[in-house]
Amino acid sequence: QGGNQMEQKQAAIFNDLSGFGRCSISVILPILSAMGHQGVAIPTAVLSMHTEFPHYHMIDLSDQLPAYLESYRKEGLRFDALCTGFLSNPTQAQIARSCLQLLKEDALVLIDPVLGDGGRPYPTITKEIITQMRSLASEAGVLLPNLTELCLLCGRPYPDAFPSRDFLLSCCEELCAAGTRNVVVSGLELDGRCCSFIYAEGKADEVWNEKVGEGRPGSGDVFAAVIAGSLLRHETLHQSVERAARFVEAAMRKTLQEQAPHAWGLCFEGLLSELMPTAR
Ligand code: PXL
Repeated sequence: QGGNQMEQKQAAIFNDLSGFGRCSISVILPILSAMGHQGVAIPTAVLSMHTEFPHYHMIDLSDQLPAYLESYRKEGLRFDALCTGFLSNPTQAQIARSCLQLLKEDALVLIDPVLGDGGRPYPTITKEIITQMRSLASEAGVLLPNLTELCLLCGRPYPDAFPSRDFLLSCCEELCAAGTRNVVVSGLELDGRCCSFIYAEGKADEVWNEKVGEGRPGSGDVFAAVIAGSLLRHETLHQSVERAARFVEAAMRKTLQEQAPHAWGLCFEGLLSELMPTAR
């Protein structure tokens, strides 16, 4: 497996392109490339830097997207995966849905419902975006919420302690009843460790790793990209989550060594060789 053309997958990346700060397309593209796949960028917005920087400049591309996607349709392109993330505008959920028509049968649909963190929605997130994200989430083969996003999608209060297994199960069951196939709840923290809660085919499973540093802008994008790359290499969801959690942990160690500021994201570049097909 690895280098030959038949094994190489094409993944459409429906996300923003932030120039500085290591998130979204800027991290997903190099990770997919390192893992042997071809990333196809569908930039929903172009930002000089992500929105945690106070002076970011954003060019919203919502109006351009229908014609952008139409050009792929005319070319007859069909992708093996669709990965979605940050939506800069509520109309983009509907546009993301229209990308499903560009997919091969049985393609991977990986949706990171970027809505908030630490119990609160991000400043750009409105009620309407949450409603639209709920509808997009129902199309997910794999949905990747953090605990805040899980609560926002299910309309539940954010738990003030480590969530119980019953709480997580009931949220995941609710999402799957609406159409979502598998859910990975990331970044649950307990006693210096991090848990990824996996809900797949009605069964719960967990991956634990050591918590290193604090979550940063883009760390969810790194996590999502590695999961996508691994699933496209036919690894199981459990293996993919394990690989992604290990990679984020290693990138966080490297970032702390480099003493990079929080908003600069994860210093993952020097570790890309660990993801290459030859490194397995
Ligand atoms: O997934 C992180 C992210 C993506 N895109 C934009 C962001 C952020 C986090 O701040 O601002 C534009």
